[in-house]
Amino acid sequence: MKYKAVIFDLDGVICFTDEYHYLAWKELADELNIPFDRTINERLRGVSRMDSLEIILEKYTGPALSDEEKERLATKKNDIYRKSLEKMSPADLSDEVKETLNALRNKGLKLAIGSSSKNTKFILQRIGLEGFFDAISDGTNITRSKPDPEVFLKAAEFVLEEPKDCLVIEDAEAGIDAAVAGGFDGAGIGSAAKYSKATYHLSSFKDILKYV
Ligand code: B16
Ligand code: MG
Repeated sequence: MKYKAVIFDLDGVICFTDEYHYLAWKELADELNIPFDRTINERLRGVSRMDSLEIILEKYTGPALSDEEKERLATKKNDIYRKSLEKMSPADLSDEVKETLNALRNKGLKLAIGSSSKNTKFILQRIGLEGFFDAISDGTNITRSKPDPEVFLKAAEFVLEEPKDCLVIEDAEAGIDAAVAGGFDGAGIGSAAKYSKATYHLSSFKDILKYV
């Protein structure tokens, strides 16, 4: 086998919480009279909560905001977002993802999560994957956000494998950049499917089985 472990991004790869992120940021931006649309939203893919807020505030024209106010805004967005996550269930995990994960596991590969989200464990619990992965590296154990490779390097460390032996699956260009920076091969899916820096270009989740 070409790899010993597969590291999955969460939002946009295993499940689709991106629309919930968008709607929560949109509600906050509307309240602050900040222009925000799906084009700007694409820049938030894989980016941490506070870095996402800074991108949204690029178009903010109101009075200066202190760090405490920014924290309050980020928390407000997260509260709205969490309400949507509460509505998720195992039905939000597709058969294709479930079957592919099981097939990869049956091949003897270690499976890990590498996500920027601080809500990772809650999301995995909602979709019925609590306890499924061999390791979880997420927004709670990193200090630098993608495109920094920290989240994937930690995931590789947690499964006791070298980056060259791990394949990263990502829907964000920032995530593929992070994989490349850390010495990993990266498979792009969704928004990153055509990204030139990706080692593999996936048209569907089950395509992972062709490359491991
Ligand atoms: P949270 P991923 C990322 O998840 C999202 O793509 C990004 O939009 C979000 O800002 C980030 O998680 C942080 O999420 O606010 O829940 O900590 O794609 O890295 O799985
Ligand atoms: Mg993602």
